Amino acid sequence: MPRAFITGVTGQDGQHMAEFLHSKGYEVFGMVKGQNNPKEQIIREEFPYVNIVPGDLADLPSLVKALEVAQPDEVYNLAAISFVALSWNQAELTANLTGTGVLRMLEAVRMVGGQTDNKIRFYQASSSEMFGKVRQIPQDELTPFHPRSPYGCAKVFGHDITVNYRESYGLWACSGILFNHEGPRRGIEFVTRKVTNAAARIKLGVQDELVLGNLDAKRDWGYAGDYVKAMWMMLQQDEPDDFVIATGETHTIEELVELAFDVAGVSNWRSYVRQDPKFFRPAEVDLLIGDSTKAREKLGWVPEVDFAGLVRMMVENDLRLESRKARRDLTD
Ligand code: GDR
Repeated sequence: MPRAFITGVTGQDGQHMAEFLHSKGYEVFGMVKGQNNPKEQIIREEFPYVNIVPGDLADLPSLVKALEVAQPDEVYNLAAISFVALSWNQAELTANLTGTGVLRMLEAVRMVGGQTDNKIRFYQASSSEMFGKVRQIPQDELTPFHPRSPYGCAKVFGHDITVNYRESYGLWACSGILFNHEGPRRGIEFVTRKVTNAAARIKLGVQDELVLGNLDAKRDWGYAGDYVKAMWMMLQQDEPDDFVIATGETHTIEELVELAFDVAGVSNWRSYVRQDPKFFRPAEVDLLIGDSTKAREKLGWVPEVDFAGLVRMMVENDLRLESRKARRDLTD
């Protein structure tokens, strides 16, 4: 039975990854940080096959211990401060976890895997935020980076140090440059879920306004379930390499809102939406659109859910959750 170790198992991608690897017959280990972490309960209840291991990306000895327990064949480093907007407020913490945390993880892999005959395969979650103020349209593996946030800067370090450890020590390390990927498990702070949840709540009459920032930014949105499969496919290659994972389609936030309200059955979306400067970012990433030709050709990866399918899946999920909540409130 192959063994996999996931950092960030409590997040959207970690949950999808745990589910996917379990379905492939892996023994799954998931790192959970902190004392009394409320998200640990979700993993215990919904993913009972995950072996929970304590550890923190800020603490190298804890990573070494966690890997000694898990003895993994594959490591997926999905943990990070992942909310770009927060990274301006907590820039140092973001650098420490999203950036230097990758270095610690790589060191732990070297120490536990052994430096000469290291069999551990390592996946780093790199991000399209590294392209930032884009130098090329669409963006591929050779597009230069120009990050626009402390988060993007930290991800560039994580990406570069992964490549460097592969080149310096022959570590079996891949980096996946993933464009935005969403789904029903997305946190409410991210724009897709904020919009689909609001559309559902407005439809049900329990919310009357949606307050957003920049409606003009363009993103290449895919489905998280499709994207974790790409991560796994990267680690099944003969040689480690880096890949862009994207749909190749881009849409504005405005198009997202329009479609989500349409799916929810709410007409005249503009009358519900207000813009507030507090949701604008000090430096914005205006346009992301990825070219995943390399992944399609070398890995045989193709996204199965398109933008319209993704928005529908998320709105329908939110309608279900919110109507259940509304019914509960009525009976309380
Ligand atoms: P992003 O995702 O920063 O692209 O990073 P997010 O959904 O937060 O923002 C996308 C775009 O929407 C605009 N926007 C708003 N965003 C939020 N969160 N809330 C709002 O009210 C709002 N109004 C407009 C933003 O300005 C931005 O342009 C995501 C994260 O998952 C990263 O961790 C990951 O690396 C990248 O995707 C790929």
